[in-house]
Parts: sequence; structure tokens; C-alpha cells
Amino acid sequence: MKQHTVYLSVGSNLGDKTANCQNGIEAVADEENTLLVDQSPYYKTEPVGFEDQDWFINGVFCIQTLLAPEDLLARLKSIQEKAGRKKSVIRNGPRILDLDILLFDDLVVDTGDLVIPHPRMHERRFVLQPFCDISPDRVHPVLKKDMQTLLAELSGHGQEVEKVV
Ligand code: PH2
Ligand code: MG
Ligand code: MG
Repeated sequence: MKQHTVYLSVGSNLGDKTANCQNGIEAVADEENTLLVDQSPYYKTEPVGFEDQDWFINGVFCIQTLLAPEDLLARLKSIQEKAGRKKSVIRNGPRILDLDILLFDDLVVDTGDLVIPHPRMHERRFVLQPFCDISPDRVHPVLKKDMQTLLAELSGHGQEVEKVV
């Protein structure tokens, strides 16, 4: 079995958003053979994609794990369900807890269900800003640019983010 370094995003815009995110991170860190390595500050972020909903709390965290990508994805789904997340008909709509794999080592996969790197991470300030707080020099394995470069390349339009103090 191999040790993997994985970056994930966490988000919530329903209920106690920060507590939902923090419980989500802790539930991931509680999985077997999994260790929390680092965690960004939280940000209050303008909704992207579907705008008629409450602002999100978002963060990024890094784990080391022996879990394979498919197994980690299954655990994330189960943690989201246990947190009370329901299937929504609104794409990008409100959610109690969203846990997404951003990077898994330098792996590049697309099986439909499992897409790594996360296909929209490089367009999202609510991902890149907290990512840069913990690992600005981490290189995107497809775009071959580091996170601070991707953040600098974002157009300012919309996508406000505010650090939670
Ligand atoms: N997640 C989405 C869609 N839009 N916007 C913000 N600000 N934060 C999110 O986590 C988010 C979003 C789909 O997962
Ligand atoms: Mg998401
Ligand atoms: Mg998701």
C-alpha cells in the first residue's frame, strides 16, 4: 500500500456552515490510515454557478492516506450523507457539506464519477485562495502551473472571498 498526499476542498452554505465544514474535515481525518496534514483558514465566499443562494464557507485541507482514490471518494460520499446532505435537483445548489478531491498526488484520472484534478478548481477563487494559504507552490499536474500562478490569472469578476476571522 502506498501513502498518498491528497488536497480536498470543503464547503457548506446551510445551517452552521463553519461547524459543518470542520466536522467534515474531522470525519475525513478519522478514516483509517488517514492523517490531517494541513488546513487553510475558512473563507466566506460568494456562490459560483448558481447565484440565488446563501454565501458559502469554504476551506482547503491536505491529508496523507493509504486509501485509493475510489475508496476515498466512497468515504467522502458517505460522510456527506451522514451530515444530512440530500440529493438536489439544482446543479451547484445549496448543500450542508461538500467534500471534493482536488489533487491526489500527481494523478490524472477521469472515470466519469471520479475526475482528478477537480475539473473546475483552477477557475474558482474559493478553492485557489485557501489552497494558496497552505501550498502556493503546489503544481497542477495538468496545467503545469502552481496555485499562486493560477490564482493570479483569475479575472476579478464576481467570486468574492473574505477570510473568516
Ligand atoms: N460549490 C459549488 C458551486 N458553487 N460556490 C461557492 N462559493 N462555494 C462552493 O463550495 C461552491 C460554489 C458546487 O460544489
Ligand atoms: Mg463542489
Ligand atoms: Mg462535490
